[in-house]
Amino acid sequence: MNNKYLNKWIYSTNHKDIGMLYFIFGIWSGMIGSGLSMIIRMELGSSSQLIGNDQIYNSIVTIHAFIMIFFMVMPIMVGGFGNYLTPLMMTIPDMAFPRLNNMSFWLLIPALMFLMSGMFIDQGAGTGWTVYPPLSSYMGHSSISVDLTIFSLHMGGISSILGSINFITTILNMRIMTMDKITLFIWSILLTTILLLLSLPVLAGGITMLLFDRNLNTSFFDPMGGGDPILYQHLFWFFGHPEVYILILPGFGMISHMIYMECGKKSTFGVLGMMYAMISIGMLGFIVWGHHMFTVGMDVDTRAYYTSVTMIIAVPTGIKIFSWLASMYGSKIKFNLSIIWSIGFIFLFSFGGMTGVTLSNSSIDIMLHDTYYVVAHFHYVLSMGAVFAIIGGFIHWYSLIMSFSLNQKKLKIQFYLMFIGVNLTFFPQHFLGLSGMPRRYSDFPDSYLMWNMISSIGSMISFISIMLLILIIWESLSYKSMLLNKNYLNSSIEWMQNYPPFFHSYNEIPLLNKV
Ligand code: HAS
Ligand code: CU
Repeated sequence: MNNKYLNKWIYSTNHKDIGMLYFIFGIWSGMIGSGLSMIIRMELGSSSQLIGNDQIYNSIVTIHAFIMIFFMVMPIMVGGFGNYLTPLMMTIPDMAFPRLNNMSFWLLIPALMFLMSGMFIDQGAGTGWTVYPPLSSYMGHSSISVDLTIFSLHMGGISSILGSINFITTILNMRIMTMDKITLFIWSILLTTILLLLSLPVLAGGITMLLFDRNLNTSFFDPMGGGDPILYQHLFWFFGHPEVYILILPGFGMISHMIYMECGKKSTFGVLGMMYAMISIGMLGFIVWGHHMFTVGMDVDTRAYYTSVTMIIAVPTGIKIFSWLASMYGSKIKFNLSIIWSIGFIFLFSFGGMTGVTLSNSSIDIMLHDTYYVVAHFHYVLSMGAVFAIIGGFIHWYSLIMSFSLNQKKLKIQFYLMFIGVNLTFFPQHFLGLSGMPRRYSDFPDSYLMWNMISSIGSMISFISIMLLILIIWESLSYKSMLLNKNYLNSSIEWMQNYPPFFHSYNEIPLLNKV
């Protein structure tokens, strides 16, 4: 290969090129993850069996979750948007450790390969993304699929920790303004990476202990040797709960920018309050993990504690929701794409948050735990929270990144298709959960058939919508003559460039004009 391309892509140290690599990687993984989700919905969409093997069904569910969380949402939000926008919004030339940045990205490729190869060995790892022992121990899964999955998580974890060190250093040390002047997106990335840095080592510890139990005869999680499987759950969820906020915080940051820019305001309503709200969500996120374990046999005081402290998170989250609404208040809203995705985000994320508050009641959760109600809850906050923020942000910043524009009319059709599709898919799952349908089974009694069929039809619609989005992106890249929309509000001087300027091509660092 031409050396120029090797330097630009393989050995890249430029934040924009690495951001672009993350975008491509995330979109690629997103297609794999969506493909897997369509297999799940095809299996559940009729009363007959499609795969005919529950272990393989569970392996598909597991790898769907892993790919969507670790290889789609996180790389796009932190790796893609974080890398691309952080140096621009801070008006600095690049990240603090450009070579470390390169390493963070390239560690993800073998991580994905390990995960995928685990799926093809002896019916795969059907453990769920939580990898609970004893199902994930040697007795439950004797092939190396689970070991490969664990190794993949180790590599992905190293990648995220290195990336986090890079972001935290960049934001704290390279800033030219005080922390209260730093944009909300940068705050969200800072908090996300702090959460990653503090929670990932705990996951790494837990899965390493599991690896030792499986291969080196230890018995951390085996009562026969004096261990306790509940210990694993504590280690996992001490990571797992902060992880769900890792998945949404950068989305919060993006939505804040999209709303104030499109509503013609100077900044988001209550910027300082937004910062404190994100800090509170980040801190509270570390002390609520027990709400995933209400059914393990907790005493009533512990249950009361986890219920109360989980509910408190609704307060800072509410501050964010109402501040976004206040940012829109009083402006003549143009219903362009950034705004419709943002409003869609606010509405559907709030709905998902409310089902979360419902689940936080321990006595209710004992009934609903491991049912489709939980599946509906987390898809509302993820597929309609995180993914709406990603697609909205992608459309919003597309012209800045690519210097081309997308067909706005087709994008509107795509939004409404997606909106109908995801709601049709996940709203009925609340009913299934409330009437007791459990997660992680490939078959169900016939009484659950109707809502499952409707859900599968909905998934088909969102799949078509995603295909349409890919086509729109392809169209924009093939008709290079499409010009930038001049009326677009913007926060970066780069909009006036012919092309994103080359690395270090300025004598003086350009200043932001609207932050
Ligand atoms: Fe969650 C399970 C509770 C937010 C993701 N969550 C999951 C799982 C995932 C996930 C992936 O307490 C499944 C994990 C697995 O595989 O087992 N979640 C909450 C609560 C919040 C919350 C209280 N979750 C998220 C976000 C996620 C996410 C964000 C990713 C992006 N979640 C739970 C619980 C479980 C759970 C239980 C375990 C269930 C089980 O049995 O397994 C909060 O952060 C949500 C706050 C947001 C709002 C909306 C805006 C706020 C406004 C203010 C007014 C609202 C009030 C509430 C006063 C609340 C507008 C009124 C309440 C009413 C019900 C009307
Ligand atoms: Cu949680």
